[in-house]
Amino acid sequence: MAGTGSQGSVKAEELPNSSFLWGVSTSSFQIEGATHSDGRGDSIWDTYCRQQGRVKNGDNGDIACDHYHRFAEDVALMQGLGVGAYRFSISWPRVLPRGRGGGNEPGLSFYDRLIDALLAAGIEPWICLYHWDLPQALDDLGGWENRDIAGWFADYAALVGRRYGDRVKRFATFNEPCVFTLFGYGFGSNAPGIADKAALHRAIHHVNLSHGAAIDVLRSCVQGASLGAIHNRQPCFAESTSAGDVAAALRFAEYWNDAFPHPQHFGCYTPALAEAMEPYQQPGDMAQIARRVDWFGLNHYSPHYIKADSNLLGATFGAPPDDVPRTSIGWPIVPGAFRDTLLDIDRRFGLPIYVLENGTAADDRIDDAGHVQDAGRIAYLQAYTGAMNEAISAGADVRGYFVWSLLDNFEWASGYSQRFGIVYVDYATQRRIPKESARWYSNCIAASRRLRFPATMR
Ligand code: GCO
Repeated sequence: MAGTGSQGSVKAEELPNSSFLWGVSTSSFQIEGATHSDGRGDSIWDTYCRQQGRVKNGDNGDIACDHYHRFAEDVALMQGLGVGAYRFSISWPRVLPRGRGGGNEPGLSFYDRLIDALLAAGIEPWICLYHWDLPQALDDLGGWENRDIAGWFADYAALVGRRYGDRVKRFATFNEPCVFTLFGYGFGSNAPGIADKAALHRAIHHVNLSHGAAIDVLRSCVQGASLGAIHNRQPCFAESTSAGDVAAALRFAEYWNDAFPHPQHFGCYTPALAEAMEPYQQPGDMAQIARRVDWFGLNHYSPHYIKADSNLLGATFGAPPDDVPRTSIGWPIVPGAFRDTLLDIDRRFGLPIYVLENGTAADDRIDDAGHVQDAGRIAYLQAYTGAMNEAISAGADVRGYFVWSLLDNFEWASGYSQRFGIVYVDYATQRRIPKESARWYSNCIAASRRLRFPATMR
C-alpha cells in the first residue's frame, strides 16, 4: 500500500481503477503573473484589481505564482505527483492583446513551451479557453453584453485550436460560466463589477452562443478533438423551511445549475428562465448553442445553503445547519452531495464526466521543520474522492478527477488570502513546498494505477 501512517493512508479498494485520469487544475490569471510582459494586454481582472476596495488587501495578478517564468519547475512538480493530466487556461489577452486581430507571438510561444514540457513529462494538457480573464479591449466594447463577442470568441478559439491542436486534443470552452456571469454582471462582486439584471441575462445568452460557436470551430480545426465545457453543479438547499428561503433556493439553482448546461445540451432555456432570456434570442440561436460535446466537466466543492435577499435575484448565500462540518474557511463538507450530484449529472446528460475542480482552501502554515501539514485538506480530499467512488460504483460514468489546485494562487476577490494548493507557494520567495496533501494525492494516484479491475468489480 502506498500510504503509511493514519494520516494520508489510501485504501486501494476505495479508488477507481487504473484507467482513471488523475489531474490538477489551475488558471492563467490566478498563477501566471507577468501581466505586463511580452506584449500581454490588460484583462478585466487587471482593471478590477486596480479599483480600490475590490480585491482583498489590494492584491493583483502582476506576479501571482510567477508561473510564466517558472512553468518548468511546476511541470516537474506535477511529474513528481504522478498526475496524468494538467488543466490550465489560456490567457486571451496574452495571445490576443486587443482581444481580436493579430496574435501575439511571444504569448503564443509561452503556451507552446508549456505544452511541450507537459508532453515530455507524460502529462496530457487540457486547455480551457476562458477562465475569466476577458481582454479589457473587448470589455470596452461591451464584453459579454455585446452579441458580437460570439464571433470574437470563435476567432480566438480558432487561433488556439490551429496553434496547439496538433498536440492538444482536450479543450473546454468556458470555466464556470454561471459564476462569472452571476458575480460579474449580476452581483457586481467579480470583474467587470456590474450589477444589473438585463446585463446578466445578455451575458448568459452571449456566453452560451460563444460556447456553441467555439465548439464548431474547434471541431473543424482540431483533428480528434475531445470537447466540453466546465460547469458548477451543486444542490442549492434552502437555509430554512420558510417559503421565502425555499423559493429563493429554487430561483438561485435555476441560474447556478441550469442557465448553461440546459441550453447547451437540450437546446432551450428551462421554463423558469425562458421568459427572461427571450428578448436576447434570435432565430437559430438555440441550435447554435446546443452543439454536441464529448464530456461534461464538473467543478464541485460543497452544496449551497440559500436564503431570500433583496438583491436582483432575491437570493443569496446563507449558512449551513450547525451540525454540518465545515472547512477551516467555513465551506460545508458534505461529500454525499458530491456523490448525488455525480449521479444526477450522469442520469441527466448521459455523458462521461470529468471532475475538473474539487478541493479546499485551508489556513496552511509552514511548520518549524519546513513542512506544511494540511490534515484538514487530506480529510476533505479523502471524503470527496470516496464519495466519487461511491457514485462510480452506483454506475456514474466518471472518467477523471482534477484537484483544485496545484499551487496556492490568486483567489479572485479574496486575493492571496485563501490557499487552495496542494503545493504551498511562499509568495515572498516564490519557493514551492509540496504540502502533506500532495504526498497523499500522489499515493492515491499510485495506488489507483495498480488496480487492475474497475472499482465496481471489487
Ligand atoms: C472558481 C474557479 C477557480 C477558483 C476555485 C476556488 O470557481 O472560482 O474555477 O478559479 O479558484 O473554484 O474557489
